[in-house]
Amino acid sequence: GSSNPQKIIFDHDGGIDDFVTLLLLLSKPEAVRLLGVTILDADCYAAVAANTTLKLLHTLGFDDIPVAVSSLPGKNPFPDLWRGSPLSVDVQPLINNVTQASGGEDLARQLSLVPGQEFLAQLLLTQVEPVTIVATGPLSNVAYVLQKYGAAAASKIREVVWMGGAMWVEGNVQAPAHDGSAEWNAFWDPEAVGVVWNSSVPLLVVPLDATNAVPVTPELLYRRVFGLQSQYRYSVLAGTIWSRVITWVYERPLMPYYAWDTLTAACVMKPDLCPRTEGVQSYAVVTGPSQGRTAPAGAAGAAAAGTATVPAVACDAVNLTCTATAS
Ligand code: AGV
Ligand code: CA
Repeated sequence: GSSNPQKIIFDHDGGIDDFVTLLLLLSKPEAVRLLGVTILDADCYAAVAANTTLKLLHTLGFDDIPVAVSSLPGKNPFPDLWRGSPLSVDVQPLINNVTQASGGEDLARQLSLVPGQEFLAQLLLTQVEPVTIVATGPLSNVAYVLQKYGAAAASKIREVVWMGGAMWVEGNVQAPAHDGSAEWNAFWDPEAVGVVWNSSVPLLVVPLDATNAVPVTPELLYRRVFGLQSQYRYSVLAGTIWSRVITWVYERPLMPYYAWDTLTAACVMKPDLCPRTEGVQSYAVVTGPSQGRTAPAGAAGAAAAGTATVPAVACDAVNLTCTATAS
């Protein structure tokens, strides 16, 4: 209800859809109270991502939300081309107008001096009630917190809602010596997936199985949703950010850009979009040619790692509805 907004920590990695997701999480303050934002130096250049995050928060009047950048390294780096592309969001006049008026230095001072992984831990430990972590990049920060602070931190996490993994569908990693079964957020830090998978923390996975249903299309962008909502500030911002990837639909129809992370946050804000009925017995592969793979138990290779029961969400591309899927 409006008197009791859901407390959320947003752990992202600065991709184009990560920023639309930030907008979505800010768009209903009566339903979501954003406690803080942590940024991983994964599918972005963290310095740029921090800047863009601060500008967006400032533009929308959320200067009080703390932002911290993690220093954790990944095992398998994202392509530089992908990491650089969110700069096109950072330069948008819509988020720079207000920034210049108040001076860039004000924004820099809002960045936490504590590294993001430690900031996440401290933020959790000071909570009275458990909170939700929406994680839209690799799981490194969450794994760090669980490994270093154990039950003290775990007990403050109501649920980790993670965009990542590929349960029954192919992965999206194409890399030398990899078999293609992994999703990129899992591949960047496979060990972190193993840590979270085998922890006691409730985990809702929004894998490629679900996000394959939500390509970013011209219909979404300007013909339908955001075009018709152009008098609304959040819609203009969201449409502007999405417009950076719209050419993908024309240039690469077989490999478009998806609303990966945005669907993930939508599952938190609109739970009936993604009902969580049953869990899926599954395992995470941490090393070798399938590293980063998340798969239902019983699939080939399952012996290599322990299994855990995680709710995984799959979506129906025609009706745009999502359901929890159990094998
Ligand atoms: O695998 C999806 C994750 C999401 O968190 N990211 C992008 C989303 O933020 C990695 C990714 C996969 N394919 C990509 C990605 C692409 N073509 N460009 C940029 N990032
Ligand atoms: Ca992301």
